[in-house]
Amino acid sequence: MCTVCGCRDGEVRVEGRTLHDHDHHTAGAGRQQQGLTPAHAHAAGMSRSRMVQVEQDILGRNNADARSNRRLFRQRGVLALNLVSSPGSGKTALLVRTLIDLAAEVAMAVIEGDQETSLDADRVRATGARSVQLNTGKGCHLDAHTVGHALRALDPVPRSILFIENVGNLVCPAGFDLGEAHKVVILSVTEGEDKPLKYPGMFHAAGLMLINKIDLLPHVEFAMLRCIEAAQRVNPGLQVLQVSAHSGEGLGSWYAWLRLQLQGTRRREAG
Ligand SMILES: Nc1nc2c(ncn2[C@@H]2O[C@H](COP(=O)(O)OP(=O)(O)OP(=O)(O)O)[C@@H](O)[C@H]2O)c(=O)[nH]1
Ligand SMILES: [Mg+2]
Ligand SMILES: [Zn+2]
Ligand SMILES: [Zn+2]
Repeated sequence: MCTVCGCRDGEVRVEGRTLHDHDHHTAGAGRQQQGLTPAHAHAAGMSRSRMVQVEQDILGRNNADARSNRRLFRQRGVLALNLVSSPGSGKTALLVRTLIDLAAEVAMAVIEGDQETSLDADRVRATGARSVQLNTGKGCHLDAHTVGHALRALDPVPRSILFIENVGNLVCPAGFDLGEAHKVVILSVTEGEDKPLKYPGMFHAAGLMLINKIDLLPHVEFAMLRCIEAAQRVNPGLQVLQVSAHSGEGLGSWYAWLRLQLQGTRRREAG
């Protein structure tokens, strides 16, 4: 897991505007040292125990920010889902399709995370849904604090679904709680069935795995059963659905899963 991999606060942008012109968290070592790579830290003379301390500070602060996001979701009865995957697995394609298919049923909004560009937020907005684009610059994952800023801009309506599309990266986003109800990991059939074994952290952290691009199965070698077995070896509780954002096959089971999660969110809000 990566906590000291080059994510400098100054390069993070919400809708093109740089964080941070405020100072609500610049005190303390963790955030300022977030831009250090382990090699830099070592070169700067930081001891191993100090580096571990910095990592713990970063994660501790992230967990506190995640708790604050989760409080807001709970107060409003918002179902927040953190979509994680390698670049190009089809996160935005799945979202676009979902936003269109469920538009009449439930309010939905999207926080988009990418290193650069607003291309994905533009694709989401073209469906009529609201979206805030976060750009992480060199950063390789979203953190709960940055998502908190996006929440202020997005102001999600009560009883809605908030999708957070993380930066395409099968490693680092696994370690950062954003306050979501679940991480949803998307793996496309062009990536190979061995990924759950090679990148277990992400599959362990997820509550649902979507295997996307099944329309391509006739054209690629992909051992579906072996992939599902591998993922469930890493995470025995992991639910798996096979879908295609292009053909629409299997999307009914994804929508059924979303409805079930919404019911749970609303029960908790009532109780
Ligand atoms: N054949 C096929 N192609 C798909 C499917 N879903 C997405 N794609 C294609 O896969 C490519 C990547 O899709 P995106 O939705 O941009 O993937 P992403 O995960 O959002 O990518 P990043 O945001 O860059 O990490 C595009 O060319 C899509 O058209 C699918 O179900 N079937
Ligand atoms: Mg995308
Ligand atoms: Zn990283
Ligand atoms: Zn801030």
